Formats: sequence, C-alpha cells, structure tokens
Amino acid sequence: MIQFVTHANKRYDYLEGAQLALEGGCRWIQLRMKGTSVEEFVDVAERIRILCRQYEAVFLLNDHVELVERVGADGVHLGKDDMPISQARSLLGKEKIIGGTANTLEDVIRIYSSGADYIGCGPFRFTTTKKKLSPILGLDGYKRIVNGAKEYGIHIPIIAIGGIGVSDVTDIMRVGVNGIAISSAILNADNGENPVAIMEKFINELKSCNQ
Ligand code: TZP
Ligand code: MG
Repeated sequence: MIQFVTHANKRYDYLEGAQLALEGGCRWIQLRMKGTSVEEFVDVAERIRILCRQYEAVFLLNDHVELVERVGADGVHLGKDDMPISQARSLLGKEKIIGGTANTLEDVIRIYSSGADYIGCGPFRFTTTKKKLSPILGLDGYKRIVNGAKEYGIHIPIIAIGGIGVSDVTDIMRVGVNGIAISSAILNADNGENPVAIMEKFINELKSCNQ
C-alpha cells in the first residue's frame, strides 16, 4: 500500500499534486495542508474528494476531524498533538478510517490501543516536508518497532514515512512494514522527472516486493 501525502511547491499546488499521484496509480491520498484557513482547506478538500471518487481512491484529511463529514472524506490522520484517536473514533464512528503518527514502539502500542486503523511510522530519514521532525528511524529503527509490534500482537498496517525515495522501497519493505507514505519524492524531483512516472515507479517497486 502506498499513500500520497499532499504538499505544494513552486510547480504544483495541492490539487495538482493529488491529481498527479492518482494519475500515477496511487489510490490513497492524505490532504495535508498546514497553516491554511478552514475555508481554503474545505475548498481544496472538496475538489480532491471529487477526484478521489473518480479514481476510487481513499481520501483522508490530516488533522481536521471536524471536517471529515463536511467534505465527505473517508477518514483522518492524527499526530500526537492532535485530537486523541479514541475521541476521534467516538466522533467519527467505526466506518471512518483513522491513522496515527508514531516514532517509537510506545507510540505504536498507544495508537493501536486507541482504536486506529493504521500507523504512519517515521521519519525514515531527514525531510524538509515536516517541521519539528521526530528522531530519524532508519532501517534499524523500523526493525525494532516492527518486531516489537509483532510481539505485542499488533496487526494493523504500519506504514513508513519520511524522506523515502524509489530506491529505498525494497529495503524498507524488507524490514516488515506494510507500506509507505510519500510526498516530496513525487513533486520535488530536481531532474524535472514527471510526477506521474515517479509514482508509477514506486508502485512497480512495491509490486515487486510483494511477489
Ligand atoms: N511525517 C513524517 S515525514 C512527513 C510526514 C507527514 C512528510 C512526508 O515526507 P517526504 O519526505 O516528503 O516524503
Ligand atoms: Mg497533525
């Protein structure tokens, strides 16, 4: 499984980024749009929801539990400083998807016990996409966390995130995570490579790992 986390740069806005990821075959979009007004967030979210429905993709919002119903999203992704997952679950019900951000095995256990559907675990390596980045995990960090989670009987997907490029996919999947989340690798290619083609490469890499 592969999730595209939106961001915007000089070349692409949030909507364009989501569109390109979908064109490249991604079927799981998280609208992450920090520091914007609610009006702007809702406007972009409604456009991306329409796109996601066309492509039959899952559509999650970052942070904004209160907007999930309003914009017709499938769920929400929450960090440590956001609404507690158990509270989001009681507000949204069990049909909506809730993801949580982890950096340690303790986080993973807490998020799992709070009733999340999946865990975004990172960062794999340094990235400028996220401010206040948690300590970098690297492959060893994931090994520890994935093995600990198994021992604990955690069965929800653990998704690696942060600074992941196409050439990292095989190594990361080998440590036992269930998927990856990517953002800058798609839109920030400095060789001018087409984002659609990059997403296709990620998906092909993942396919070859699952065989
Ligand atoms: N959490 C850790 S890194 C990140 C989030 C939301 C952003 C995605 O990272 P990248 O390097 O742009 O793929
Ligand atoms: Mg958050």
